[in-house]
Amino acid sequence: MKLTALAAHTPEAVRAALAARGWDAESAQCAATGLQPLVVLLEDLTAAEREALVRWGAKAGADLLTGDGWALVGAAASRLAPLARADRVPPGLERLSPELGRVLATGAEPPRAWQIAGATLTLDHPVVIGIINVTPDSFSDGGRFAAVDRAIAQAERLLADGGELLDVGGESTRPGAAPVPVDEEIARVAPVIEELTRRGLGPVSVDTRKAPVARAAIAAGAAVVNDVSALGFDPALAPVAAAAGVGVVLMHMRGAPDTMDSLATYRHVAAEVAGELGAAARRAEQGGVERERIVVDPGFGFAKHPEHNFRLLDELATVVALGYPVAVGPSRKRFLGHATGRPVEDRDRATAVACALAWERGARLFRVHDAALAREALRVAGATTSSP
Ligand code: PMM
Repeated sequence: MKLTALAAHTPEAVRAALAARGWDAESAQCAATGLQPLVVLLEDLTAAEREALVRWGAKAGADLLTGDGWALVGAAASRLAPLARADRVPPGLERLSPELGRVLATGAEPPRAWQIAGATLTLDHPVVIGIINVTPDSFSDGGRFAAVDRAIAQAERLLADGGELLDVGGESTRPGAAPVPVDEEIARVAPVIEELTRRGLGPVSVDTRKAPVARAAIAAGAAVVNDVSALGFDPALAPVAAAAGVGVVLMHMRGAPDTMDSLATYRHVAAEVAGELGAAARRAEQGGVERERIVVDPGFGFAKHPEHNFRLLDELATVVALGYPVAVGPSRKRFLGHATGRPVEDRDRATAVACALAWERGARLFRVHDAALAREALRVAGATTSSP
């Protein structure tokens, strides 16, 4: 007898083993997805639900760890599948089915595209988002691109280096940054977006938390609103984004840039960030933003200490399981300096590595200052992962 321990973190191992033994592609893919190990955390369980779960777990051979009101269930996806089906779920566990069904469907069929205004971005490969900061006090490029022509030159370089979306921001969100009045923010971003649009450079995203800025940016040609407050700062922003049919990036943070550091307290950062982002996405949908226009972002560096950022990067699959495409923005951030000892102007290699790790854990969009380095790392990372 010969024994080989296959890689369990990717369905590719089982798919390849079956394909090598003559299985057709579709059957092999289906069986491989079903064998993928899953661990789900259930909270707010009633005592009756917990008992029903323990009975089911014993029969189904699932691993179960449970306490007051919660359970961790570990099993292959195919073993959990009956719990997600209304006609198969054991009595007493019906509340579980819809959400579990969504998680299993996302695992088998992750989102393949992102609808933005007037275009579709395909997500079968890493999508690099190039940063254009037009903030005099931006922490990393210090306002060097404040003038429109410099922003255009930067945009041309980002696109030549493989950027597929240009994110224009006029308000620094670093801790302690001075708030920017709406008119000033519009004066910074609108002329840049207008000129990018006029030259056919884009598509363009606007990095703002404010409805009037988003409105002006959309009028100037922006196809995406990237909001670091996940539509939480300005209640008027959701209807603006919904009416314009733009793509929306919902980024996780707590509080505002001047208060967020004091709110960086978590018992389990990945589960809490995913829970808060899921709630933000539901609110966005209730506010009229279509599901296929939403991207979520764990918000590296926002209300997170270095150890939180690293835990989040490692457990990014928890955010991916929400079922929305995931963007990440680790570029030049402090946590990378924490690991490497490098100053902000020397963190692009660390950024590229973080992007590659994030791709491997399911992120699809990467917001970076240096598109060339990130793209090179992501080309390697992308080549190791068969397209899902
Ligand atoms: N980070 C910054 C600003 N905007 N948007 C998203 N979606 N994700 C991020 O991580 C993010 C962001 C802060 O970084 P910068 O000042 O270098 O742009």
